Amino acid sequence: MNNPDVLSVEEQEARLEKGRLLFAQNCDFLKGVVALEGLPSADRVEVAFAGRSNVGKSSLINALTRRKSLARTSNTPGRTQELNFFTLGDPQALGLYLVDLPGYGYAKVSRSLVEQWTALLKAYLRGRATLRRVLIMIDARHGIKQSDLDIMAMLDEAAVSYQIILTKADKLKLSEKKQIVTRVKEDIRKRVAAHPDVILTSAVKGDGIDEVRAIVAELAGQ
Ligand SMILES: Nc1nc2c(ncn2[C@@H]2O[C@H](COP(=O)(O)OP(=O)(O)OP(=O)(O)O)[C@@H](O)[C@H]2O)c(=O)[nH]1
Ligand SMILES: [Mg+2]
Repeated sequence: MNNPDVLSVEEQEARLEKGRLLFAQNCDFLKGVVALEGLPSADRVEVAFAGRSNVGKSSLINALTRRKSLARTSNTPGRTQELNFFTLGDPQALGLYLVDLPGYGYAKVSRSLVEQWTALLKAYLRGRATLRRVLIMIDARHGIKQSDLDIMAMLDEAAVSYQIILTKADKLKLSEKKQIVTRVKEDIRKRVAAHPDVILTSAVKGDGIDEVRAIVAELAGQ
């Protein structure tokens, strides 16, 4: 896996360009899944967006695809209530799936509904052969919470690769941005399935969006 820190300027530009080209292609909503039987056939690479409710998963998908409301967002934690599959890339080739997941941790919906999503989420994350990486989104103001650690422990155990994406960078001062990235890198250093790079993003200001596009393009190319 490429480490952006050790690439030449030209190499870094080339990978950002691949990301830009991938996300310049069509991205369409395919289906919302509420039970494992509803999953589309596992015939292409998948990248999933996981994280606590309200962290900004759906907003990041919209920012990546430059679409205002491809994925539904809201102020109310628990907006995304299904595993939402989006197709990305050349319709002639298979392309890949982006998967917007319901949030975990807390949500302004009933406990039984949350339990139902959590069970589905875990079964999906653990058992999906084509899931290339889970992007775990963490609010940059708050850092890693217990519910994030629970998901990471499960992914470590199931040997499913994941990478931390910090969100809402626009809410931080410059000094705080550096601190949180350093802290989170340290927090995940010993986790076996965690990718060591931590990406700071803002769906509002655009920070890190090119980098996440490049990461998805690399995963799609493997
Ligand atoms: N300032 C700021 N607000 C953001 C950013 N990303 C998302 N938000 C806001 O955070 C709230 C939640 O965003 P969503 O994208 O719906 O979050 P989600 O993780 O998909 O939430 P659930 O589907 O409920 O789990 C909305 O009010 C967004 O406008 C960001 O980068 N900066
Ligand atoms: Mg959502």
